[in-house]
Amino acid sequence: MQAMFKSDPQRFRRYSIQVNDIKLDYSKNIISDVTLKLLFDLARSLGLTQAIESMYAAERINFTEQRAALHIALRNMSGRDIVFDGNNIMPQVAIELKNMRGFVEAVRDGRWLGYTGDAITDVVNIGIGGSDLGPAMVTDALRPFAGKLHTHFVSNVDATHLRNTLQGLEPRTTLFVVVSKTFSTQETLINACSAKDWFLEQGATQAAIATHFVAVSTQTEAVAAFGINPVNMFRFWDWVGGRYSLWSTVGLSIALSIGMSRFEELLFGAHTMDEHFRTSPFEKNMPVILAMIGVWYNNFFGAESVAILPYDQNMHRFPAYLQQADMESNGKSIDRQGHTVDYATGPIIWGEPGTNGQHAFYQLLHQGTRMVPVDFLLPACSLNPLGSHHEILIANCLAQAEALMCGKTAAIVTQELSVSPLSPKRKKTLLPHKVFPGNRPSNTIVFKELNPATLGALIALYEHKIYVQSVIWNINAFDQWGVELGKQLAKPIAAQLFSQVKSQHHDASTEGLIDYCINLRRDSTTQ
Ligand code: G6Q
Repeated sequence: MQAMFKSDPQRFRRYSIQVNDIKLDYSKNIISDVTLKLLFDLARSLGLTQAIESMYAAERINFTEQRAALHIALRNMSGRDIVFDGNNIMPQVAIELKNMRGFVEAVRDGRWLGYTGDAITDVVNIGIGGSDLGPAMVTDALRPFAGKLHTHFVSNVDATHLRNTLQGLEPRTTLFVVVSKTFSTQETLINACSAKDWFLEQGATQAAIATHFVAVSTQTEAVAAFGINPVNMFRFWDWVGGRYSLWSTVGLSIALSIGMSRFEELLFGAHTMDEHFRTSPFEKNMPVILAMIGVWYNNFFGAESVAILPYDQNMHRFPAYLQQADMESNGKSIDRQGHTVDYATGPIIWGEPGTNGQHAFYQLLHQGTRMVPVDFLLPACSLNPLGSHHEILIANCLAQAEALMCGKTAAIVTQELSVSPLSPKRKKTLLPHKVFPGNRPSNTIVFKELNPATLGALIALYEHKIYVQSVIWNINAFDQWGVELGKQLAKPIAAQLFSQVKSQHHDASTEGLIDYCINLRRDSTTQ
């Protein structure tokens, strides 16, 4: 890469692209014009143009579940119809947004009163996976835009999560938002039941549930059966995948936190990226460029993971959010024709906010044996300016990208050691340890500040990147049979734990562990 930078002073200009206020610098990659041309040719030959059209044309691209993947409709501000199954779905989307607005404004303005006549102060979102990660990540990322309401998220079935969250909350001023597309997810339902018990135990009446529990779901009957009045239910549809759902009423907790207008700015930001993705030629298409560079390392260099490193503390959940978006979408090994693939598909996604990671795992990025392509995300301006903090943050981010690319040669290390008082023998021993190979790739995504529109565009950028890669790998990005398996597996074991009855249905290890847990719990006073 260093040689390519030396021979081409225009490399940054040529290999960077801007969409609204988001700049992607992809010049620190092991690519040339030839590489890019071949990658775009590959995309063309694998039908990417058609695949993008199919998404916007509301085809059932999630063919294993016979569903369209229409998250783009939830933020479609183009005025164009999106026709699915013969119906324009845009009016339904508008109605739900309007319902959301009415409710959000009533709660935020203090007009939605709890059972004692007090306004709501705290919102507890109960959901898991796609019904938690998106809303939780965005709410955290946009904290500087939050109003007076305190938002909390409970996902884990470990009662500690619910208990810790409810500590210090008052039922009379707490609103529970139970989010579940299927309204059958065990963890969410048990958390919601326990939340209801807590609410009633503290003196609230059954009738009060109507004003303190609302639901977000596609399943009206299940919501009613749970005891939430369908009048207080916000709807979304089958054609919204869980991990792509924060743009729908699943984003209710986001809107309660930042207000409906800001929520619509989030949608608008995503919409601008959608339009860019739909209309730009591959060579100037940010999601396509990001995706194809990812394919380059995944399939031609054997890179197994991608590190997502936001230099923004409020984005601390962004890597976890992308972990689900990417790994649940492209963690597949059966192609669209039903065959086992003989190439690598979705990479492992991981990361932490900078600069924390620098004092932990960056060592491996710089000097480990593996290639780990990196995405740095960097706001140029801080929403929490304080002294020189932000300049130092920016400097660290840019320095890391530079160091990964340039490394440090033996010649430079020798020169540095030449002024040290160490013995020649010690210097010789140290030399190879202080050399950095460099040539390690990274993308740097810079934006002015992390506001709702920018965050919307960033999320949409990655959503489309993921879809493009799924097309290249010929897999379905929109199903999740692995999650479904998890939902089934625990049930018989939970039944065994309750009944304490032995069964012979499991392998010896699982059976042994079940017995061991039953025995430990028998001896314990706090089951
Ligand atoms: C997302 C997945 C999964 C899902 C959760 C919660 O794409 O399908 O993470 O969001 O399992 O499902 P419910 O919303 O149905 O409770």
